[in-house]
Amino acid sequence: MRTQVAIIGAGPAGLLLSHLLARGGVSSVVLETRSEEYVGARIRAGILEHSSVELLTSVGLGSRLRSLGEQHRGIYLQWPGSRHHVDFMSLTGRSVWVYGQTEVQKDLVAARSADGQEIHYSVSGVVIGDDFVKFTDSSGSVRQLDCDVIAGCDGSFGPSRHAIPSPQVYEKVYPYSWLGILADVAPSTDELIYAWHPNGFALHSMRSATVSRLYLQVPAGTDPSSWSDDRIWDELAARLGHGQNGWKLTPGPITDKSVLPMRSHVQTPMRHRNLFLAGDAAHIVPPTGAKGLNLAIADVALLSRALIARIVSGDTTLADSYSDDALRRVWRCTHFSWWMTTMMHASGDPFDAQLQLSQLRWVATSEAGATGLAENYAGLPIGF
Ligand code: FAS
Ligand code: PHB
Repeated sequence: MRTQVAIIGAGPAGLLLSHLLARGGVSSVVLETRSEEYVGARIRAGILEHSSVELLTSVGLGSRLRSLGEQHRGIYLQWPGSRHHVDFMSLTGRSVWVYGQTEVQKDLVAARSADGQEIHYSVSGVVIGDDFVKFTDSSGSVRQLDCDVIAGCDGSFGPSRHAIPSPQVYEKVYPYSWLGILADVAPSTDELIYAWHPNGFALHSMRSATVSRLYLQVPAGTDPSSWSDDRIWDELAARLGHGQNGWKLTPGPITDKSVLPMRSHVQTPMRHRNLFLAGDAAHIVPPTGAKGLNLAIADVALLSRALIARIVSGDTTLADSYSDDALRRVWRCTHFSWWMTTMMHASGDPFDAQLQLSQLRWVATSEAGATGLAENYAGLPIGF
């Protein structure tokens, strides 16, 4: 087999890269270890920042997004007795969209099949060479894919990060996780509510007018089955301010329950010779800043331009600066995700609690503070 770019991983990073390369006249083959159904069914991110929506729209992936998705002006910050709206649009002119990663994945899969793109699902035994990838395909045949470039888009558990020799690894593990639920009930809020509470953080998000997505801070290692539905709704109501100023949280049937560990992880460099990393393969952020999926999109926007220039016109300038260019945004989003996480999550330390409440009061009431949050949450221009 031969292609110009071998892409490992058919998540949003891998499929979007394949789409962008095809638009630039560069061929690629995507190798995915899971089945198409499994990848498509994973419940993950829910928020697209301004630049992500602009990029997806500009490459023909915006129509379902703009008809099924919901544009949000901002978010609410909540703590006992207070709730403040941070209006990104009035502060920065940029908004965010609620559009689940599962929907982004559907749009990308549809675009790839429309392009006749080659994707091999259910592969195994991927081995990364300098200008080839070996793998076993779904029929059990051992294959070799010769290529000019390898894009490691294989997420936090894939092999490509380990193919970078002597990397610098930065890691911070948080002492708590998120218990996330999907519920067949209309959201009780028009925009997301990020709530600080002495019992722990809570987030009210959504997927549509009839499906809510909510999260609770729980101790790291929590077993989701140890939380009954009633206990989840009671704790969400307490932390989100049910009854405060007449606001009510409406419960409903829970259709999915899972626990997501929280960590920050960055591996540098994001490139070694012909291997380029993008998305979770290179970095992980705690979901508090809604950056994971958006960072993957931003990496791929830069990487596609770099590879098209290198392969089509032999200009290696962008490829040579890709790692440094991508890491500027990676560290900005890593800092913001850490900042949101440490501001919103209860540590049990009363001193921390006072600092967090003071920071929340400042961010909610100072234009400078609110603009800082808005600029980072709605997202900086790609390539900043
Ligand atoms: P992905 O992990 O999406 O895709 C990598 C792909 O590579 C996978 O399909 C995997 O099967 C494949 N792969 C792995 N090893 C391979 C191999 N050896 N050979 C071939 N293929 C291989 N972000 C948010 O912003 N908000 C959230 O609420 C949120 N929730 C999350 C919940 C969970 C459980 C997880 C794991 C992540 C969550 N994220 C969230 C982050 C998530 O959205 C990622 O940022 C996003 O999926 C990144 O996309 P990719 O880089 O494509 O990685
Ligand atoms: C989600 O809707 O899944 C979501 C929204 C905002 C976050 C994290 C997750 O910060």
